[in-house]
Amino acid sequence: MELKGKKISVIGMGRTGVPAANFLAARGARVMLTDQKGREELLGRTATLDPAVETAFGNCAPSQGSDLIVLSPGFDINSPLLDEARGRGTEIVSEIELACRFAIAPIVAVTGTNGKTTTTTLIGKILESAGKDIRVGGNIGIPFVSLLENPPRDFYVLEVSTFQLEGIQRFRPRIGVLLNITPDHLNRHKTMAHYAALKGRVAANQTEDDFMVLNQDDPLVLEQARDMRARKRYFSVEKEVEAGGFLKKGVLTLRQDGKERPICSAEELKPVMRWQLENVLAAATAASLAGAGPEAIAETLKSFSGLEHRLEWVRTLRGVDFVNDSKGTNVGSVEKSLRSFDRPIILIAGGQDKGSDFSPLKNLIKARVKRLVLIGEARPKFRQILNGSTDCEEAESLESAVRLALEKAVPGDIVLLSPACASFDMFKDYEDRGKQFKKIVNGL
Ligand code: UMA
Repeated sequence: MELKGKKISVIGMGRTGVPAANFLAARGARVMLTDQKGREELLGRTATLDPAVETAFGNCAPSQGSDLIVLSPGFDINSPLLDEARGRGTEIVSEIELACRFAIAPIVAVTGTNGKTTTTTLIGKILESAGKDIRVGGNIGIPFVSLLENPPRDFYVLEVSTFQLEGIQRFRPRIGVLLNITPDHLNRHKTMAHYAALKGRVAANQTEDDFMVLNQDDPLVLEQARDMRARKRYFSVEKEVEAGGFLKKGVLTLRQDGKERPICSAEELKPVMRWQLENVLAAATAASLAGAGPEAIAETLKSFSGLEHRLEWVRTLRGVDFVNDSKGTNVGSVEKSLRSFDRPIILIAGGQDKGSDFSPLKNLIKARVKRLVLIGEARPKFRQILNGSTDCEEAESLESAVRLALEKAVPGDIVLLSPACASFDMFKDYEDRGKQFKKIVNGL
């Protein structure tokens, strides 16, 4: 792809936009980087910009007459701000699409509503322990474009979101992983059918030379899989699969070309990973397709103790376990978390609503949650859906929610922060929410 002399607009001055603009400018493009925020707010970000990049603040519309527009994930590809450019036939792509055109190593791409970061991290760790030269990035926090300067010999391992898949044209993973599909980001994608189809786009450009690793237990994943051209491998926590990863009498097992290889027993995993067997099986299957042997897979799985803010054990106080699942920002994720424990749960939930339908949580909360403490803007909506079916309190701050939860808890209970909502009404982001939770709990 020739960039020299091209007029390119990059929208969004965040973690993605700044390195994308620098990448393009370094290759001779005339780059305009725009953001809806004001100059003052973005001072820290612009400090690392190539001086050749022009900037515009307070309005993120692309500059007129652009040859190419590159979008940050947070910018909606259906925005009317792109209508004029679209009308002129200007190419509009996401950053992962731009980056894939310059990538020389094959890609492992992980998507799905929940578990992407854990699975991506695990695949990376397994491949490293198998001696592969890899780079890990994408939605996990390091944009793909930033990984291009120092390419890996073997694989890019990327977490990809629907926000990024919206703007792909040729992005083609050698190995794709689709973990699960449950409602999320519907305020942007509008319908579940559209959201599911965007997840399926991870495989849109694959051929029979590529692989897709698919969740055999998720009907929406299987529906997307129907038209995929890649060779299909499956994982399941419920039953054996023809080719892929599953549990056989409690042992994680991989089956490929009719041969079975036991990896390790589920009991040998750290407790937090025993709660996330889907991710473990998906990672083992994908890593094995990428060339990792059973020893490297077993060794990594047994030592991996999970990620911060995902079912993260914080402390036991007076026999009560406190668990930080601040990354539980959607209904499907909280469903999974609630099913992970067979002990009474005091759930702290709520925050900023993302247009979610909380009703699938009603019966599960009734069955597994002994007390619910609600925080944030979504409180009235949550309360209305539960309709008196569960004992429920409201708290004005996370600190009072934690104190209330402790008051109600008896030894053996779990106090779980798993909000089913975004965090922006009360916190900087979900990480800030999780860190504050841990600070409060550790200060009790
Ligand atoms: N902006 C505009 N106009 C808009 C929207 C945003 O000007 O309409 C500007 C904002 O003012 C801001 C900048 O764009 O200055 C931010 O861009 P961004 O929201 O795309 O965020 P980045 O910092 O570039 O981070 C993005 C991902 N963010 C989102 O998808 C919202 C990060 O995923 C990702 O780690 C990073 O790229 C590197 O690839 C975060 C996320 O929340 C973790 N992802 C969602 C999720 O996991 O559920 C999809």
